Amino acid sequence: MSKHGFDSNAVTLTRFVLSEQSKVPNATGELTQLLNSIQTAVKVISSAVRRAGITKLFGIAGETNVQGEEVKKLDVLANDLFINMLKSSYTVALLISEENETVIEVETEQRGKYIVAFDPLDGSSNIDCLVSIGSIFAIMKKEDNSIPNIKDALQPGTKVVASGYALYGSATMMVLALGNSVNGFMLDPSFGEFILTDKDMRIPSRGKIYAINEGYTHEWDAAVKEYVDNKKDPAKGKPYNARYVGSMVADVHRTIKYGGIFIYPATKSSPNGKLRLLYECIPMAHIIETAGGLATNGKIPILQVQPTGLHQRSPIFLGSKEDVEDVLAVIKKHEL
Ligand code: P6P
Repeated sequence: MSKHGFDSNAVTLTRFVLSEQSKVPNATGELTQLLNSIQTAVKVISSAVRRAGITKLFGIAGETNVQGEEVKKLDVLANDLFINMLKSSYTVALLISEENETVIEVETEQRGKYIVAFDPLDGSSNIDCLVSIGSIFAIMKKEDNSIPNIKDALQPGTKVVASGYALYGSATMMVLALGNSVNGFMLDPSFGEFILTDKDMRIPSRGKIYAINEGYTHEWDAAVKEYVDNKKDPAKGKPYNARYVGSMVADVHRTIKYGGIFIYPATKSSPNGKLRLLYECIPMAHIIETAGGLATNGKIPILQVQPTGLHQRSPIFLGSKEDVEDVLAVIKKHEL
């Protein structure tokens, strides 16, 4: 860093993606264009999130989304930004959003070869109290030249080309799983660029933190209950710390940085869990596994689940390899 505080050779997200593109023979540059359009949406959302209290963007927009949840104004803005920036990138054939009941079609003349599933503003119930929120996305390829339709959206996570999230926290950060690595880029608000700060992120093989909403303890199955009790029992080893933000991007980012496990299990009231497979579980599983961790629904790897519905839910156990293996061993024991 030179004396004026600026690195004249800083690796921006744009430069990084271009350098990754240069490694791919016959790359068309479409993925670079697509990621740059997401970057633009995230920059505007970041600015809106930080000014929401002033511009009265807080509070309920008075609408409800396909999940039947009250939609806050920032949700609507974030969704519109993702849709408009992605469509105008001329790289996508179809979009899937947490906010839209059906697939979002792209006009023929604007179509490209990618499919993007996204949650434009995840954790939005935390907006009004300034707790971190995030955007999540997964990018797949359209497999054939047919008219884009819901089949293109229902691809397993093994087909994901790239995935990422933006965390609107004490700083705004984009984390991108592309190629065989996960890299983190911090937004420098002084000139509006994402700068590579966390190169080749790897999740520790074991952590000391578990994250689960213990308010649902009475609704868990016996295996989850036993696993969580073990994490708190000094007789079973040094107890773990409990951390739970209630905003998936914040909980997953901490899990990558510090290690440990994040769990949103099936409960009596949500027998398939709460989190959505296409635009929460699959992108986060792709990121975690690219960073050396594991992500499972308790039976099979998340990335191997064959989606059957745009908004289907899935239980998820993700994080450090050894921590996820521990919970799988307890689940297996209860199945015998
Ligand atoms: P609960 C936020 O509403 C969200 O979709 C995720 O970001 C978060 O992990 C989860 O739900 C929190 O759910 O039931 O613990 O409030």
